[in-house]
Amino acid sequence: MKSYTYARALQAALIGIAITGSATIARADIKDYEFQLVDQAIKAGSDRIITVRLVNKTTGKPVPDAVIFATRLDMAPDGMQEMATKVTPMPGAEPGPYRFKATLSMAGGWQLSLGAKVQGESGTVENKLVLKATP
Ligand SMILES: [Cu+2]
Repeated sequence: MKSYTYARALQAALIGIAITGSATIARADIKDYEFQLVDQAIKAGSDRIITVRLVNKTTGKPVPDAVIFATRLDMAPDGMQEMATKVTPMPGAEPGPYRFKATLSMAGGWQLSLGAKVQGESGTVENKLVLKATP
C-alpha cells in the first residue's frame, strides 16, 4: 500500500516536469523575430519597392501572416532625420514577404522603421533597417 502511494506521487511529479518542460520549449519570445531587407540597395527615384521579410531567428523561418506597420522612412543614417518620405504598404501576391512603395528622392542612407504583431505572441517587433539608395 505504501509503495503504491509512492509510485503515484512519483508519476504525478514526472508528469508535472513533462508539462512544464514542453511549455517552456513551445513558448517563443517576441524578441526571437526580426525584420530583414531583401535588397540592401535600391536605385533612388519615385515609386520604389522595398521588400522585407519577418523571420523567426530561432527557426530561421519567415513569418508570412504578421500584421506589419511601417512607421517611418527617413534619411537619419546620413544625418537628415527631417528628410522623411511616405511609405505605402503594397498588397502582396502571396502572404509575406512584405512590400512597401516609397519615393527615395535622394541617394544615400535611408532608415525604415517597422513594427509587427505576430500571431500568438504578445508584444511588438520593432526594428530599424538601413537601406542604401543608389544614384
Ligand atoms: Cu537627404
